[in-house]
Amino acid sequence: MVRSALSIGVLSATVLLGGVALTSSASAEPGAAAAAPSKAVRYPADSLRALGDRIGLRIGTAVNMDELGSNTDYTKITAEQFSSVTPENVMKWQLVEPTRGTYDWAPADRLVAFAKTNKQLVRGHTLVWHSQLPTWLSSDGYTTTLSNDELKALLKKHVQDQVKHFKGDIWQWDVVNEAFDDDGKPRQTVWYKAWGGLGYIADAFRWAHEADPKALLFYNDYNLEFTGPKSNAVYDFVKTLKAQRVPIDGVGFQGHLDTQYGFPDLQNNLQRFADLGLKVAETEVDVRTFTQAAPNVNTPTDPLAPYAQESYWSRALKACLAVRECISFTPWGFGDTYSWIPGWFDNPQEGAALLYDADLKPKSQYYVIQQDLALAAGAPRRNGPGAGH
Ligand code: 9MR
Repeated sequence: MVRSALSIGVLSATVLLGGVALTSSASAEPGAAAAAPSKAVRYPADSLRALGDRIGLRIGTAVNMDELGSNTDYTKITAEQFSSVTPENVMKWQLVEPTRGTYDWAPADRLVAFAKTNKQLVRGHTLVWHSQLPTWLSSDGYTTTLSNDELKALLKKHVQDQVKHFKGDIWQWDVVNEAFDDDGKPRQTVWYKAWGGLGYIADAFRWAHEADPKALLFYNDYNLEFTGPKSNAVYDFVKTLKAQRVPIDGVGFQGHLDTQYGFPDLQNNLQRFADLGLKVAETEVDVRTFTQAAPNVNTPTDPLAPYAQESYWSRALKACLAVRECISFTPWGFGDTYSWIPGWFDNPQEGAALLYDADLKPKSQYYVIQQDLALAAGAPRRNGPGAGH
């Protein structure tokens, strides 16, 4: 197991940067224009974000707003290790408009303010989805008592109002999330039914673009990493969107990986989408494995499992590094305690999917990613006798 990246290059864990590397690159990007805090941001030279800076790759994390600000360690790691943040839940429709006609932007506004202070870019997540809808709209995403006309007007208003509210503050928007099933067929959501097809997707991208022309607009989904019916269907679909000049800028590969399955054909899939003239990003990476029953849901049953997890993390990052159009690499949170995995995959139990353990201490997976980034940023040249000959 690789324990440290400190032997690489001249990096030292104790050296702090004055935010120099970030200032110029961040201010040139959409979503960063308003982010000009006077105080220099300081983070360790061997942090994931500092290493990512050196090659223009944003390293992000999903953020749990119940912890940010109140949990000191959590808040410090969020600021020091990551150059982009994604609200794990607080920009979802269920949370921004729990009561019809009354918006609550407060928790999301707090994250945007945090990001500005810490010179981070924000991935907005997510405008159009079938899950986590307010109950007044739909309790399951597939059925509703509202009419098609009402649904169409509601979606338009939702997209316009939300994108306008955050105008200038969002780097990448996940405009549409998870619109296809694993068999490659369009998911039969309330949106699909109201439009009688996938037309809602082009509409949503156009509304979002009108509301904030500088934000990068993404389609985001899981299992695109694997070549198969779903990845192929989404590929064909975004190709038609491009042909119709729909303002789509990128495709997000969620990257929820599991060591019980083979590692996906991720680099080739990232590349073929990029070859359509799109940016790509890994947006929700985690690597789960079988774990013990509660309360030890983040202890792998197989003591060798962390080696497989290290390999998956490393290959997921390297797939992004190898594709020039891959602009951000975002784990779905960083502390195993806050991960969605143990609560979702509990029969059999899975967990231990993130880079930090339940005590917010970096795991071996963290050090592997750190070392990969350090190498990508530049291995030192050998100067000894015979070097270069
Ligand atoms: O991590 C999120 C979790 O806290 C929520 O309960 C869950 C609700 O569906 O959504 C989780 O995040 C999802 C993301 O928004 C979209 N892709 C799948 C993620 C994991 O379910």
